[in-house]
Amino acid sequence: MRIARRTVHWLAAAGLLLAVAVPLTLARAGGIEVEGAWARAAMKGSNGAVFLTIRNTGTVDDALVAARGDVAGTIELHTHVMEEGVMKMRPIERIPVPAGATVELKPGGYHVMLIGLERELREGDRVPLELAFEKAGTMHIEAEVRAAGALGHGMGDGMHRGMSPGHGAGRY
Ligand SMILES: [Cu+2]
Repeated sequence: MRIARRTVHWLAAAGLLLAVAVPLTLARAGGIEVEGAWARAAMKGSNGAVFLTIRNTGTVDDALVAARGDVAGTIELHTHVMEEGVMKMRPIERIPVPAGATVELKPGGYHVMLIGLERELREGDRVPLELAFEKAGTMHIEAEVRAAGALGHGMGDGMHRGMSPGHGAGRY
């Protein structure tokens, strides 16, 4: 595990001060960093979605291959595809995170789909999730719940272009 050892060295060199300064929302395993995880507020029994940013600071290509948690009956990795002019969600096996790349899970794109919420997600709540990466292994994160209409920092980047209002399929 060359990456893990390098990370340990780096942490030792950086000292404890830095560990304290790392925001709560940042999680790290191997060369993979996850930050800014958030979930949209939703009712118990309905579906939800989690968005986050994955950064691969290592030299090995990796991929997010699963998300687990007890917040929902089923948790899947989803993407959006355009079909006959309508955005639709599709489950996918993996979300590639190439070496050096930053991959954003955001509304209108990749997301972690929470199907059948076991509890209501209220603004300010924290949703614990376990993310499984092909190479970096598993990582525990907490997604912060935001208001139902939140679009995150992807807002205004044209992600809604081509989405068909009224169909509602592209909601997540
Ligand atoms: Cu979805």
